[in-house]
Amino acid sequence: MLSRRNFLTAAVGVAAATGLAACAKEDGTSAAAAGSGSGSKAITLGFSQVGSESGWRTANSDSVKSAAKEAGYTLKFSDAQQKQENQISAIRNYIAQKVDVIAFSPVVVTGWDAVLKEAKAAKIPVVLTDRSVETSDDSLYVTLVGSDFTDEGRRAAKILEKVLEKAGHKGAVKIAQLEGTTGAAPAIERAKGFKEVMEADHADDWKVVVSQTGDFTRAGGKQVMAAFLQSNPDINVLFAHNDDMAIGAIQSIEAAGKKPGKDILIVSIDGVKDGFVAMSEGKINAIVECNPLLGPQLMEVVKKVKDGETVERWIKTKESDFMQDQAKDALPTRKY
Ligand code: GZL
Repeated sequence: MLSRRNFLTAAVGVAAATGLAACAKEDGTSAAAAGSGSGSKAITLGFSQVGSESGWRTANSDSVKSAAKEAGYTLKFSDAQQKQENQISAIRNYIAQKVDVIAFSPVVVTGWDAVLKEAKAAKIPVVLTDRSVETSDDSLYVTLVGSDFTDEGRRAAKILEKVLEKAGHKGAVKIAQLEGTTGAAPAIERAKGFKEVMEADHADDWKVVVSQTGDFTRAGGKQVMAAFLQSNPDINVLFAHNDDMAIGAIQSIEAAGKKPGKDILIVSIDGVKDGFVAMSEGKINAIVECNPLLGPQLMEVVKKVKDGETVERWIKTKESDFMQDQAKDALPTRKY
């Protein structure tokens, strides 16, 4: 999806997207150049958020809002309730309001070129956070501040190896996969990374017997897992693209008289507090962390972009992985 670019591309991207600011910067008339010593008071950031579908998203929104306040920015924030059309109209509003920078977490990867061209025409730079987009023109956004979801999928498969070994699992590994929102970068890329490791190292003993979206929500995870258990009662592993769907699935697993974490081993992604609680109760076996606390990094990037500085094309978030026996100690340290 998004391949890493060196900062040279970003420099071109920034110049193209902020031609006026770049020109103004040279002749000193842009707000940033004129008041570059005035810090960030002058920055108005328009932010379109995916929605409030999961604990991860709530933590992400809180991080963006608190970091913008801390930085002294004027933040215009909108919740798209997981609808692309709401994000597109929010971005159009920000363009009309002539914000300094637009940032958003795109709910799905496609369908953004038109509105991003409008932002470029208005000389408003766009920063992606969390999720990436597919676009025909690299200059339509300056950078992505977010995780490597394909690597998260690979990490999920690698930690499943440890979970199976620790459980002393013998025989076939029959995997149910709860996918994220259809068309969303994390759903596409986590599935891709997991499949890469499965096909390379476990072609003969692992099989994804059923896979369906639960839309990253607890209700979705619960509903789809119940259907999985009806159609495939011999599932012995669940790979959930996020903790909220895993937590919903646990309710269906228990309703079916099975023990989550024992009869069905569970590997999930995010690392929200409730995921750690479930892990400490022995119901989730391992979690691959996906850090939502992107706010501070985002505000730093927004300032640099506003000032026409070069930034890397992809600013990756740092994250780690947790096995069940680490949950209790880690819980008090969790920030989201
Ligand atoms: C990942 C983020 C995903 C989380 C889900 O960066 O886009 O969306 O994994 C959230 O919990 O809904």
